Amino acid sequence: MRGTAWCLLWVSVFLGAIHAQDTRQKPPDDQSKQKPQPKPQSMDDMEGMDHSQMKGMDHSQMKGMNMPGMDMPDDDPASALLMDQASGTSMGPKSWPMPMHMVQLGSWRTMFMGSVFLVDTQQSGPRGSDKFYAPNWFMGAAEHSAGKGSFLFQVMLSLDPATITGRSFPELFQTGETAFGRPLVDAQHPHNFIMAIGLNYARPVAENTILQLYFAPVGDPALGPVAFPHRASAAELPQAPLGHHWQDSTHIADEVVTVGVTHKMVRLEASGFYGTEPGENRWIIQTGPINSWSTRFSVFPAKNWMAQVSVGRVAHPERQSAGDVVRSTASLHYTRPLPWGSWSSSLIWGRNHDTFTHRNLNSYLAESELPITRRNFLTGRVELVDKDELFSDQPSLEELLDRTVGSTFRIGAYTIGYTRDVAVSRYWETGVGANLTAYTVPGAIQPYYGDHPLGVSVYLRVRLK
Ligand SMILES: [Cu+2]
Repeated sequence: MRGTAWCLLWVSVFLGAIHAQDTRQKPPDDQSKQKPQPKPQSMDDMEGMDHSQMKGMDHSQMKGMNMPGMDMPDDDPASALLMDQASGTSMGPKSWPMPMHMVQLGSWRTMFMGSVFLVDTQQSGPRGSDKFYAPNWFMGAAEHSAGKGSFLFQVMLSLDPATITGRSFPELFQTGETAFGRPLVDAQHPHNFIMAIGLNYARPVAENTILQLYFAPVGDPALGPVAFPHRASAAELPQAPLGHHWQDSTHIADEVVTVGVTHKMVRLEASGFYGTEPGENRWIIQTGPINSWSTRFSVFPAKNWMAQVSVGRVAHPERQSAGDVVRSTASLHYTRPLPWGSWSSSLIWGRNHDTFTHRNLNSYLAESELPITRRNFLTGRVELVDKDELFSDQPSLEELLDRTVGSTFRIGAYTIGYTRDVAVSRYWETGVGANLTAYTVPGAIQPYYGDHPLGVSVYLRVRLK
């Protein structure tokens, strides 16, 4: 099974490479898309612009576009940096045309992003279950120049607490956070209503050097890769990675303060934040002292590439267990613009050291999203994750296993999926798709999971563009 999954992933990578080769032969049509913009005289005309064309362009070109009435200085590095960010201060490759709708409101540049999945999941094996649910998020950002620098307000909302009933949805081998006072096992938690609310300020302080300050009562500290809901390579996967709580789970943290310095192609950031994960009341903003820290070093060697390493100490992240987590992550992200879309891939490693159990748990992820044509997407995700919480909802069984076969189990998860856009309008992309996840399970816990559990998800996806 593992061989098959790797094989499928490589086939998709290979197909992507072939497509990429093909595009070299063709004249770059980005140019032709940029040129004939009718001169908009007013905001109404701007509204009439075909944003689907904007989407195909890369960010740097968009910012450099000369659109009368649209204040988009290409000589404003602070503004450019802020607009390249996804959640909090995290960034993917610059060449990824983040799906968004941009509107100029007076001297403010506003951006709207959003994604809704309607999903039906069916899983096999003794611990598999079924559910219909709708993970979703919406983000609004407004950016304004201030002297040499720029401000960006960011708000991210999710109706998950309402559209994911019962405080979780089924996902075999997923762990992290709680529902009804019990640790979630084989289930993914919903996101908070207020996923983020924060203020970013960036200002050039020397040639090619930008200083950045970020404060967010709810936000994303400089720890880990771009969180999966905002990651190009995960855009067609409604499920959270099994390594979420090893890699990017701090994307919803409280009292986040980040200082960053970007110099040419490198960036160094440091954050303080409150470490405990969101509680079960997902409608409120929780508060707490800044008791956790992280630092992240990122490199942008070329427009298509981004890499980061980060480390942090997260104070008491899990409510049901004592101990802090020392998290280390490294990731590599690649986006290849194609005439009909963007091919994006990520490699991620995340490690948690638990100061209470003294366990070191690793997680590895490879994922890719390949547009085969403008409307057809192939996607894949491969994960290996060390899990020690799979029986935390059954303490006596957990103790028995701990004495007999051990406490940590390496799980493999292999997902392959396909999405087809069925309706693409100026503002929305609606697609239908399905994915299949196969798992490898250590023999010791096969009595509880079956030897080859499977999960199938069928979904409708609507995304703002
Ligand atoms: Cu999350």
